Amino acid sequence: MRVLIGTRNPHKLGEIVRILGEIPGIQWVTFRECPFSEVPEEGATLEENARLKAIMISQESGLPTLAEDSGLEVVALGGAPGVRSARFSGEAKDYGANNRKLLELMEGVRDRRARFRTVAALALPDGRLWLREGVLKGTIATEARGKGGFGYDPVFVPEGEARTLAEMAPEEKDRISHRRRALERMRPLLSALARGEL
Ligand code: ITT
Repeated sequence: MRVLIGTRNPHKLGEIVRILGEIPGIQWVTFRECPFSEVPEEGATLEENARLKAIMISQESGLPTLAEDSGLEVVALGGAPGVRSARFSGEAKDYGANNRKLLELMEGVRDRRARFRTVAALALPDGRLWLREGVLKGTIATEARGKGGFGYDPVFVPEGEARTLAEMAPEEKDRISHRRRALERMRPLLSALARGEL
């Protein structure tokens, strides 16, 4: 069965494919083989945006679609940037500018607790939908460190670690990430879909 991975972000796509790997009976399709329109992220929550992306891309493509919305939630900023993570410093979705803005806002702030949250959504062309969540707790570093990963990885230190996510090897990030946790909760549904049991 063909299942479309509904993201246009190449970093996310790479992580999703690495994390899920082969699932018997499923053939992954990406935006390269099956281009789809950008979905306006107008929801007020990660849940709403994940849902919108999966449903709209599934309707447009006619394929079962796995999409996700992710964000960084900082306690001292009341949960910001949250659902606005990609566009925190403007429409350009500039990772460097987002990180600089975050570090500026956090200058001198002692409570540096934060979490990454992913909401994964699986939608079928008949309109059925499932959501699964994954969280990674940590703190905001005092400066950007590391070249791996993407987005806010250089400024996020997972709980129990000294390094930022961007200082870890890709497999190390994948083992603990919010995306990993959400997708592992989605895996049984994908297997059931492949067996024709959904
Ligand atoms: P799609 O909607 O096409 O999936 P996007 O980049 O617009 O791609 P989001 O709306 O989910 O995706 O944006 C989430 C932003 O949060 C993303 O641009 C990054 O800045 C950040 N982000 C998400 N996952 C991350 C991760 O694993 N590590 C670091 N930053 C991440």
